[in-house]
Amino acid sequence: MEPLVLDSRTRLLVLTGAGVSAESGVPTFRGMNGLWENHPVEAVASPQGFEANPALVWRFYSQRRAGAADVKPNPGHDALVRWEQHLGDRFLLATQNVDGLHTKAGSQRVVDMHGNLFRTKCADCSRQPFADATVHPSGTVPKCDACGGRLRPDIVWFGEMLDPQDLARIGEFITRQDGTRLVFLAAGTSGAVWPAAGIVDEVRSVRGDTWLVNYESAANTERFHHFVQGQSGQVLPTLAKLV
Ligand code: BJW
Ligand code: ZN
Repeated sequence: MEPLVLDSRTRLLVLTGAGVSAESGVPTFRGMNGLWENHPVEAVASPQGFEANPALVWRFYSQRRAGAADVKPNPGHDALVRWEQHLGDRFLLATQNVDGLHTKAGSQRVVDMHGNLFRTKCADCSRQPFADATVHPSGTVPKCDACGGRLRPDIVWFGEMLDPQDLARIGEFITRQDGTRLVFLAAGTSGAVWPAAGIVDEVRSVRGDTWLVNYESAANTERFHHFVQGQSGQVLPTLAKLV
């Protein structure tokens, strides 16, 4: 297999999805068939779902918080930490995962595109999101100290905008002009959810080289120059040549 060469002239953007956490024991969305306790994920991960049934949404996220609290990074996460140590500011990790495992593993240049499972914000006022690992398994909806409104997980739900600062950080990395060549690697993601699924084309528009590491073919596999089929915890540790 042709190696992914990471030398002093390369900058690397990595996009990760649920598949990268699968070997740590965190279930993927497509693995759940897009269902949680027979509810479509959109019903528990959308503003409409929260308006309709905030207690159900808190039960879902309480289960997710409990399930992710004790999980450990796997060799795929560890490989990304080594790549970042080698590349420094020529590395950026954009993750769709909300489980915090990249940060636990030691990655530092991380963009949490879809938010963080262990942060809470207010649905009704503009107070800052705050760290929170509490669970509400019976579906009690916690109240905001500042306004008395409803608290919600700090997750980017379907139909919600991603943080413009996060998108700008990714965009600036893609278009950076410092004489380095851009390489993009997506791992463990179905390529079905936007705007993450479109990053490969942004990278191609500036002539970057593109790699996909995934267990199955993704919705956008044909957009990548290289497709390595396999589990990220097995593929990533041996994929790159650090020179
Ligand atoms: C392994 C493995 C192993 C397993 N090793 N691999 C353009 C076109 C059409 C629709 C839209 C569009 N632009 C926007 C939309 C709407 C929507 C969208 O994309 N919908 C699609 C479903 C069609 N996007 C949005 O709403 C986004 N907001 C937005 O764009 O705002 C502006 C706007 C709004 C509306 C219209 C137009 C513009 C926000 C998206 C936020 C997504 N949030 C979620 C929910 C959070 C819930 C939570 O975590 O609690 O984030 S959705 C869910 O999917 C979650 C994930 O981060 C995300 C991506 O999933 P991922 O990571 O790819 O996981 P899986 O399970 O799908 O795939 C795992 C893969 O791994 C599989 O392929 C396996 O084979 C593989 N695998 N084991 C390697 N060991
Ligand atoms: Zn509030």
